[in-house]
Amino acid sequence: MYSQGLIGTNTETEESEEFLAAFQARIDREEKIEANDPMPEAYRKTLIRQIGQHAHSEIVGMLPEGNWITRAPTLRRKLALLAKVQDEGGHGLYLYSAAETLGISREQMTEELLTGKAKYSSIFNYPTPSWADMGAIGWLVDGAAIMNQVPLCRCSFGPYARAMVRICKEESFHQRQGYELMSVLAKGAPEQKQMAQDALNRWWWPSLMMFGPYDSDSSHSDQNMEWKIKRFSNDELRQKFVDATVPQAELIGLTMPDPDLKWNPDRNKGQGGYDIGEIDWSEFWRVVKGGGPMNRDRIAARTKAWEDGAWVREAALAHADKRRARRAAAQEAAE
Ligand code: FAQ
Repeated sequence: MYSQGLIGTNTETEESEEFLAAFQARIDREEKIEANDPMPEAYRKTLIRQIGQHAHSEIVGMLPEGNWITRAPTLRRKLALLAKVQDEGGHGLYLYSAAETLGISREQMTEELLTGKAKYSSIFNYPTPSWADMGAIGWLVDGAAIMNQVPLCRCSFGPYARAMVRICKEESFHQRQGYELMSVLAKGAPEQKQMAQDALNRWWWPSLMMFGPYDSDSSHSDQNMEWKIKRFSNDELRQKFVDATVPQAELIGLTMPDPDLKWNPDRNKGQGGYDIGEIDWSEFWRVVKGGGPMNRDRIAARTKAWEDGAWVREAALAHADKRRARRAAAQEAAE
């Protein structure tokens, strides 16, 4: 049914109505789209945007926690934090690889991140002034990430869906270690409980913003859901996260920083759920556009890491070139 083309490229005939309808039919049959399959250019671009943003988020997301590795209070806490930050680096690598299958290079994605052309999650532009922020990030940020990412394991694009399976398993450990850390602080001295409460106050609203704008303002949702890249809307996932997380806060004696939070028995088709206050979208867009408290530091840190790593990339490429040349010479000698 499909003519084979270069990865991610389509001729104009392939973009005909017939081609688009046949592609949508594959999606509707829940077939996985693989990298070499012909696909609409808009589908390819959307995936490069989303997977690229996701990869950048993982790599930039290492920075707020990396800030605490040398100051973790015990060896056990340090081990867990180190493992978590390393996992995030690994997630970035799987995701960059998944995006590369769509025909964009790692260098190009990095350049787009460092020049501000590509986005990464707003959440990583907030500072981590206290140890309790490590608990809040694991509990809330990884908790929100899991809610968003479990449905991505069923994304229509095969390489992304498969990468997400392992990522979600690791995020689940991250969430548990964060919640456990918060629960220990909440049970500790009054000063420790206050640290945990302050961290919750700092991270709650930015975590709700991670899910993206309200559905009414989400420019990509309808198309992404039709292509089964997204399975739930931003508001649906945000609501699931709120409903799962509020009882967890109550259990450890912490209070959500939202005076309008209240149980609404009519939510979720009569099963009940929480109403929340208005989200400050002006803050969200300010942070997304580069005006958050840590945007500048985050990009400076990634730029330095990229520049400092140049010799490693050059050495690896030179080694690969040498091996290729040796192999070619050996083959020539054998002929
Ligand atoms: N931050 O029309 P929609 C993690 C942008 S990984 C910045 O609703 P869409 C692991 C959006 O890109 C966290 N920008 O867009 C970890 C679009 O802009 P564009 C990252 C945002 O794509 C834990 C515009 O707003 N996760 O946490 C944000 O349908 C702990 C309109 O929005 C992923 O990337 C935001 N929060 O839905 C690591 C998951 N929200 O491109 C370390 C995959 C929206 O038109 C420590 N991504 N925007 O210029 C997704 O599921 C989707 O892309 C959404 C946005 C849900 C983020």
